[in-house]
Amino acid sequence: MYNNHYKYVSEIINQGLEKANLDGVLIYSGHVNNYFLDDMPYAFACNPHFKWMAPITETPHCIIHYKPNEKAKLYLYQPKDYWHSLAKTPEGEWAENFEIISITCKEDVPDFSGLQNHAWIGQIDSCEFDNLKHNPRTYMDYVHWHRAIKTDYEIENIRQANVLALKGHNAAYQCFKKGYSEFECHMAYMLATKHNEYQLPYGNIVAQNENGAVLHYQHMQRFRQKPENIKSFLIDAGCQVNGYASDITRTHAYDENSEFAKMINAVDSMQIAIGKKAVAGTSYIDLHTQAHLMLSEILSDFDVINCDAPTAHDTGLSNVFLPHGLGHYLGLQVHDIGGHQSDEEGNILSPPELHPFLRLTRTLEENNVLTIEPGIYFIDMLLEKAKASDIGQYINWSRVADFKPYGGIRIEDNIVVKKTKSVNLTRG
Ligand SMILES: [Mn+2]
Repeated sequence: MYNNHYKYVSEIINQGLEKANLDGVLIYSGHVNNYFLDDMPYAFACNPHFKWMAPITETPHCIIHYKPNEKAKLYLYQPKDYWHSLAKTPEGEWAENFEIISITCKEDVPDFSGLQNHAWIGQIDSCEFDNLKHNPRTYMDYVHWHRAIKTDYEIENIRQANVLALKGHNAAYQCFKKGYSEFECHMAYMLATKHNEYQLPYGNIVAQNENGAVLHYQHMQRFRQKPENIKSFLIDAGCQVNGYASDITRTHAYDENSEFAKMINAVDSMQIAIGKKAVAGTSYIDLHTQAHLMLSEILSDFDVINCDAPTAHDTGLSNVFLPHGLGHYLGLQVHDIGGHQSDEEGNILSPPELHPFLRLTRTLEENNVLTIEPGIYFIDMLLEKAKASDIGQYINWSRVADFKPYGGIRIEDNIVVKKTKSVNLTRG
């Protein structure tokens, strides 16, 4: 699978080079900078262009030198120091596509100053060669556009990242049912997935009760709720396999017979239905709009709003309850790049005015991988604003008061777009 992937990657890079009138590229894995006044570094995150080619995800200071019709050279950073353990020299199928050259220090990096018509792809503060074009736009736009089409190898990695994350989700949910704290649920997730914090594709969101209404809730309460106060659990957490991410959200009610549990089921069914619509040729903006209409139906069925779905959408009322986009591309980055491009030249299709946070505006193509993550939240800040405006009249405030202690609902799966039907990697 990897070899076919490498073939696709090479073709895209070759065409990108041709478009940008370049003879070759140096792709840099990246490095870490230290905190201000400190000798401790930030966590390392590998350049996606680098790990797209080679599944080395935790080694800084590596460089791939790629030229069409030549075997690529991979300069692997293996410093001779006794502070850290060395990156292992890779073996196996994928490594055979590269000539692997060990570099132990800065002086080992070849002198690239004589290279003509080459680009440097990656962080530029470590590139000492003036002759290299830094991240040239034409090349980057071309690659980013085509990187949205995933190979079988990439889809398989994302599938495995789903399988692993679901183990964590299950472990965290079991803890929630026992009344454990947010922090304990988070730790159960980490243990089940065998991930370190720095290996997560993004910081876990582990929220109970009202905290579920904070979209990127970043704390994890250390205390356990009193049993009579436990209401809901929202967990948004993924994993990485070979540098590819999963991004999954589940919401649970503590009382399975509550109105909130019924609302979760309604959002769940709607989420599955909208996921099935992610087929080639569909505009993601349209899907987002359909999701707003379907969620507005649910809000109306549960008596939270008292107008019809088109009114809820057109007046911006549905944005009060769903203030984020339906989803985004997923792959080497949790929010994979290129979602706003309208073509390979890098023209931009901005999100509609009513939905500025939509990260994906493209028309879907076969083998795009994306998330579908509708939600309903009860967010004080937005509700107060709505109350003070015209749309406040459409909201049944007593129902809002009923649901507010539960925070919110988000259900998120990872979907592969196919010609006539989509494949759900999270529920497979
Ligand atoms: Mn997401």
